[in-house]
Amino acid sequence: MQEAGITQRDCDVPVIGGGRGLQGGLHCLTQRVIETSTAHTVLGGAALPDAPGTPGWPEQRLRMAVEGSTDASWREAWCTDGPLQQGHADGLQWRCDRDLLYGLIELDEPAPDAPERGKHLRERTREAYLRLFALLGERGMPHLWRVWNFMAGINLDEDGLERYRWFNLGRHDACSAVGAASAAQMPAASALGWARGPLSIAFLAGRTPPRPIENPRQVSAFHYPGDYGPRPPLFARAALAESGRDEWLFVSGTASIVGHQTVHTGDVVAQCEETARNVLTVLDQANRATRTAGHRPEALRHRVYVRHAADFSAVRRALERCLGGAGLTLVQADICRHDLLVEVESVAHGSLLA
Ligand code: 3EB
Repeated sequence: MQEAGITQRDCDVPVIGGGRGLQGGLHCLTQRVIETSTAHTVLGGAALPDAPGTPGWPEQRLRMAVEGSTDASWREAWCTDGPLQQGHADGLQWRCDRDLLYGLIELDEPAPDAPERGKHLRERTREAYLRLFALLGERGMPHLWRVWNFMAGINLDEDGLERYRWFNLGRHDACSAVGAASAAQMPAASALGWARGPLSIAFLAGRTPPRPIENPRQVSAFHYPGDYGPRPPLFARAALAESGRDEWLFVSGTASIVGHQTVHTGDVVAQCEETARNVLTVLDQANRATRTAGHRPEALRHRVYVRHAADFSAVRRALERCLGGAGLTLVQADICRHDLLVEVESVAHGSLLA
């Protein structure tokens, strides 16, 4: 396995003092409540391009246009009770406490006109995932909970294969190499495209394994037939994970797919409706496995990726109708199949039953 490239010095920095210790385990703050008083509890997070400042934690910037009614200073931060350790090396940045780790790997790619760019993307992806797994091994945090994958030109053809499919090859290479390609180990994930930017992979991992959830309306992604590329995407439709007294539900990027096929090609409203059915079906499945009293649809927060900015308002209207209006953040991104116009990812948490 490849070295994660983390120096001992990085690992030993005990960095950031303890947190409040009240809530116990993982919690998620959105921008207005992140202040200097809580910054030392942040493991990592994500932010829109106009969010102010550059925090010291690993933060995945979404290099994307934002819908007008979405709060452009939106930022989310995964927090814990600390004390935290942190490290960084060669495009990898991470923070962890005793039980959880948030990391971000950003790797540049060759120039757009360089030869064999597809093969390079496969190789960069493999390298990124091998470094991720090496880090998790070193930190004793072997279980991936949630992964956010972004890359430039996700639908472009290079060397005879779509770039998303090159990415899937590289992810599969690395996961098979470390024995992380079985159904039981699938994290929740999303994979999206931006116009330009590095290969960017953010991840949340834990000491305890999450419980993967599948969607009976859809073929599991890791069983997609060869029509969608030489190696399948490796992710679960959702993951349930426990931290302190809470259970977290991470619903993967979800789209207008039934079985393994895209449905409602060209009809963004119908794709929203089908996507909402899939999200609610995954929620149902999660509620069969939950150790809480149940996750309610209204409690989900959603990040919505819209292929065409012109569809923002139609997508917001359709999803507010089907999923409820609270907590919809809309951004423009390319979806990993050229015929998909929208993708929704969701998160919820609840108290574990005693
Ligand atoms: C799908 O259902 C849509 O490759 O990690 C959704 C979530 C999708 C994650 C990934 C891809 C990924 O196949 C695409």
